[in-house]
Amino acid sequence: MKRNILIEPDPILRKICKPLEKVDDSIKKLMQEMLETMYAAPGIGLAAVQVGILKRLVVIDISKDKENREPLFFINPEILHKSKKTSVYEEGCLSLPGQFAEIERPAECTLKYVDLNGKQKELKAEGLLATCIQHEVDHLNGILFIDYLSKLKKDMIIKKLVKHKKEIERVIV
Ligand code: GNR
Ligand code: NI
Repeated sequence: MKRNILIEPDPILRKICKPLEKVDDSIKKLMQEMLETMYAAPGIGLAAVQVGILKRLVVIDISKDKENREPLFFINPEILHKSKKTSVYEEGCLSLPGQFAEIERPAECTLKYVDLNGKQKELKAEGLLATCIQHEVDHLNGILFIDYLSKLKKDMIIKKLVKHKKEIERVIV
């Protein structure tokens, strides 16, 4: 089942998510639903908090080909190391529809996480994957990419989103 994605401004998106204690079937089902929601959007990553669940869960798929999907599931992801070298990507966020900005982040990172089988794993990432991992781990800590922009740019985006949310409401009510 596809879930509803929360849109900024929403106080839920600013909460700190709780680590998961154990991987059971309900978590596997939830992460499949997160993946379905992300593919439908479409997006390349999704944190559970974006569908209103305050747990440290992330799904990512940066593969281009719809026929050969490569989903990644991260439970309790922790960034162990970030490179000094940085890179800049134009970021979007499913919780900031229609908004994009160039964001500078460490170009490489090493991630520790638990997989769907409950096993501890490590992954070294670079390129778009490294950026996406950092974007998703930020979500788990209540951070959005607009927090890295000037107050002026951030306020402009939030103003647009408030207007956008009012328009959605008007269609529904
Ligand atoms: O779909 C998404 N694209 C994207 C592009 C550049 C950097 C990060 C991302 S993640 C985003 C989906 C999303 O909001 N994940 O939280
Ligand atoms: Ni996002």
